[in-house]
Amino acid sequence: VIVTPPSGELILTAAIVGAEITREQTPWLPITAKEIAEEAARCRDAGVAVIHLHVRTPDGAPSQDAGLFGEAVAAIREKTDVIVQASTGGAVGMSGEERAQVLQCRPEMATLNCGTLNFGNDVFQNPRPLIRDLCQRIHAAGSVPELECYEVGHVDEALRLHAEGVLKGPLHFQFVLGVPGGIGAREDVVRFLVSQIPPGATWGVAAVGRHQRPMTELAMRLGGHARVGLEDNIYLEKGVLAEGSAPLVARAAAYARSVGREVVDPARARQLLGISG
Ligand code: KMH
Ligand code: ZN
Repeated sequence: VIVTPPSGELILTAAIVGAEITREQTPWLPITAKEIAEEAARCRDAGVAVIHLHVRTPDGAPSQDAGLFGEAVAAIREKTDVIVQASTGGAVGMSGEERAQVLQCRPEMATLNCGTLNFGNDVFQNPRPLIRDLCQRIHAAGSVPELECYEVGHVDEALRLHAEGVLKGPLHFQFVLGVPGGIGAREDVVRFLVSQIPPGATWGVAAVGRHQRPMTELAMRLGGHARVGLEDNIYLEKGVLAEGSAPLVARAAAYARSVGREVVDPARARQLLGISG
């Protein structure tokens, strides 16, 4: 069953920095505020409405420092009107306090990671009290949460948070597929996850590595939103590095239009996501 929403509108997100990818893996990774802003603007031109943002110290190490994050957001704001979605996931091993620092910048959106999982050979810690604490802080910062689910049980946890009244709607899920240690990137998985969320909730897919293209294209056919970018995948084709996230966005946008989806601008995405700005 193809579940295209009445409008067929599609929000594209680019995850342009991440916490794990290094300059040794790809020279196209933006690190400074200027590089990040230029990449955000290129992605906007290619079709994104949302930039999922991590920042780095000058030597490339992942950081959640509010000063560095604020600098990147200010540089982005000078160039483009994208929605900035702050990562409160940070990097594995960071404390909750460290991860929450970016909320001092009151980003329009912020991720809420809905459970602990093995993350490659590390453990990405999201104990239930931390999820609740971050959720409250996200709302207090005036940010709209995006619910990052890497496992089926993470969807249940998000729904529980909503039932408890800690998480306020509208609910926007991101199904993150293919993390080694998390749920696989397969069509049956996407269909099942979508079947678990309430009517009116919105959803998107972010898939890792070689799964990025087929899974985001599947999401577009099924009526979901999609995230691409170097955080999740550095290759345009097997063995061919993407020259930044923008080429991945351009290809995703072209595919979206080819299946009848309308790629929306940030102003429309704000309305669809319940961002008041
Ligand atoms: N870097 C990952 C451990 C998020 O941005 O909210 C977590 C992550 C999730 O990237
Ligand atoms: Zn992230």
